[in-house]
Amino acid sequence: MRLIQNMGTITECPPGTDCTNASNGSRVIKIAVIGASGVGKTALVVRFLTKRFIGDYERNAGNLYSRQVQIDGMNLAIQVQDTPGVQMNESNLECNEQLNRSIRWADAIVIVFSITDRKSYELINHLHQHVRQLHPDSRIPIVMVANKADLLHLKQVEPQSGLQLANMLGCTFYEVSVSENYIDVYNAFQILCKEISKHQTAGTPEKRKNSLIPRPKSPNMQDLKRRFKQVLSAKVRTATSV
Ligand SMILES: Nc1nc2c(ncn2[C@@H]2O[C@H](COP(=O)(O)OP(=O)(O)OP(=O)(O)O)[C@@H](O)[C@H]2O)c(=O)[nH]1
Ligand SMILES: [Mg+2]
Repeated sequence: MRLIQNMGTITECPPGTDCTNASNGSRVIKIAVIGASGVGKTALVVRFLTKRFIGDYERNAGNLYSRQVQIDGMNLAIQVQDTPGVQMNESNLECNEQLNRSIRWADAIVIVFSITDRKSYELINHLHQHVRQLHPDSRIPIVMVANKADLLHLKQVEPQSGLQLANMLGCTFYEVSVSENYIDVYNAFQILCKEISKHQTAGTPEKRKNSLIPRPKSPNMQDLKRRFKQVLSAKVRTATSV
């Protein structure tokens, strides 16, 4: 836990606790960060929450962090679940129950790969499918992050390939260097928080209740005119026949 002790205002939640901090009315947003090992998941989470890049992180930590942030004037209690690296076993994704629990728990997912690791990129499709399987009923917001953009000399994945895959899967795409640029990291999380807020607002019980109540149909002018003409001509006919 050497890293956590340096984190200042960030709170690390004890394993298994919800660590919801919404007593002050903040909206709670739960994000899981997933991807292959060594792609920079922990670095990304720590960078977002503390603005710092330390460089040396405990591997496969799988910690849950919580922090209050303000985005677009909204007070948000963000909970971020870092997860151990995923790998392929032959052609199957090796996901343990801890990872599955984190994915089910989350309101949104950040899928990370490294531009220096082609295998981590190839894993994305499988991971994406897995997320959709665990959230069959909802279009859970997913952001795809291509990390280590500073290591151009070690590049194995073109940004264009990441973007194409993200478009195909319906995810938002960000290429970032966690080590060199905080703003891109912040933007990626910010967009996700906004998407989750939209989802949550659309899905509040009040909204859902309202959407079930049949609304009165707005009058159709064409139909009204037609009926009006019918009534008029009937009256005229009655008048002439008298
Ligand atoms: N050059 C460079 N190195 C990075 C960047 N992001 C992370 N790293 C380094 O990559 C290594 C792995 O980063 P981690 O954050 O531990 O990766 P992880 O995905 O959490 O790995 P696991 O916990 O093992 O799954 C560390 O040495 C980081 O310092 C980056 O943007 N640029
Ligand atoms: Mg890690």
